[in-house]
Amino acid sequence: MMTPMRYVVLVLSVVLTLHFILTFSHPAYGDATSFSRLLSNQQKPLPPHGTVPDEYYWYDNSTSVSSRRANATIVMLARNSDLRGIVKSMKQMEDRFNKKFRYPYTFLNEEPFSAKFKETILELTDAPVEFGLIPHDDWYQPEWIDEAKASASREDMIKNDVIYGGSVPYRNMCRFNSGFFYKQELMRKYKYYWRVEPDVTFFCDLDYDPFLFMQDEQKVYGFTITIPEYEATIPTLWDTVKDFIQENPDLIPSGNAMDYLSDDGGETYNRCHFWSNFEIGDLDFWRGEAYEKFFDHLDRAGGFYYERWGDAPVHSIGAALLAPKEKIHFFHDIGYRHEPFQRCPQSDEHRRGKCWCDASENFDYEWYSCLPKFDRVFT
Ligand SMILES: Nc1nc2c(ncn2[C@@H]2O[C@H](COP(=O)(O)OP(=O)(O)OP(=O)(O)O)[C@@H](O)[C@H]2O)c(=O)[nH]1
Ligand SMILES: [Mg+2]
Repeated sequence: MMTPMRYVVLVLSVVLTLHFILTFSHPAYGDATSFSRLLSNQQKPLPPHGTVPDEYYWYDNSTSVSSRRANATIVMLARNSDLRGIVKSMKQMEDRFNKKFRYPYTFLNEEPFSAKFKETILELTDAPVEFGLIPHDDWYQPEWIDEAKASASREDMIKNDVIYGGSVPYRNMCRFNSGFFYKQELMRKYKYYWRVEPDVTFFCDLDYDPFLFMQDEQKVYGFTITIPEYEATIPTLWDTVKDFIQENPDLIPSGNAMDYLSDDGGETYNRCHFWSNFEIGDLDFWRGEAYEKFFDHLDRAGGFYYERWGDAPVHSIGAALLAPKEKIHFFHDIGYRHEPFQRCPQSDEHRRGKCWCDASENFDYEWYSCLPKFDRVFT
C-alpha cells in the first residue's frame, strides 16, 4: 500500500516531467509558462504582421463636404448606458449619409457623459461632435406638479400594463423632447436637426442632403413612420388641445393638416402621430411663438406627469395644427427601422438607395399605419 505522502510525490513527479517535456518540445508552451513571464504578467508585444503601407490608403476627401450646406446638426439624446445602441445607429448614419456630408453631432444628457462614451463616439466620425449637459430644470419634474396625483396615476398605469407607465425618467424624457431640446445652449446655433435614437437601422444610402431639401422647400417637419398613440397615455390630451385652439384661433393657419389628426373635423383625435424617434425638422418652428404657446399650454395642464403624454403626439399635433400642411414631408426614400416597425422604399427608390431591406417588409400601408390619413390631407 502506498502512503498518502508517496502518492502525492508520485503525482508531482509526473506533472513536472510532463511540464519539462512540453517546455522543450513546444516553445510556445515554454514561453507562456516561463517563470519570468508568469512573474511579469505582461503581454508580449504583437509581431508586426506585415502592416499595409500608408500609400495604399485612399481617403475619399473628394466626396466630402459640398460647398452648399445647411445650418444643421444630428442630435441624439442618450444615457451613458445607451452607448452600444448609439454606436450602432451612429455608425450607420456615418456610412449611409454623413461620411459625405459631415454634419456636426450634438449629444445631450441630464448627467455628464462618461470619458468612455465620448472616446467611443469620437472614434466613429470626422465630423465635429459636442456633448451637452441638460440643465436641471429642463429635465426633472417641476415643483408645481402634484406628486401625490402623479404617483397615483403611475400606480394605475402599472396595474394596467401601460408601457413605461410607471417611469418618471421616461416622462422627463418626453417632456424634454416636447419642449426643451431645441432650446439647449448647444442647439441654439442651428436651424435644422435630425433626431436619431439608439438601436435604429438605416437601410439605404442617402446621396442628397435632406437638410438642404428642407431648407429649399421650406419644410418644417419630416417623418418616416406614422402610427396611432396608446389611448391610455393621453386621456385628456385632445381636450387640452381643443382649449388651446379655442383660446388661440389666430395661431392656427387655414390649410393645416387637421384632417390627418382627426376624422371628424377636430371633434376627436384619431391618435395618429409621426413616430418621433425619427425626425428631421426646423428648430425655428419649435422656437416660434405658436409652438411655444402650445407647449406652455400643454405643460401647465400637467399631462406629461399626470398622464404619460409622449413627445410624438405633442410634436405631431403641434406640426399638423400650427403649420400649413405642405410644410410636412414624408421621407419615402429613407429605409428605416426602430423596433418593432420598419419601412422600406419601393421600386426605383429602393434601387437608387441601394437599400438592403426587403421591399415587401414595409409598414407604409399596413392596417396599423396612419399614412393613409396623412395622404388624404393632400387629395
Ligand atoms: N439622457 C437620457 N436619455 C434618455 C432617457 N430615457 C430615454 N432617453 C433617450 O430618449 C430617447 C427615447 O428613449 P427610448 O428609450 O428609445 O424610448 P422609446 O423609443 O419610446 O422606447 P424604446 O422602444 O425603448 O426604444 C432615446 O434617444 C434614449 O436614449 C434618460 O433617462 N436620460
Ligand atoms: Mg427608442
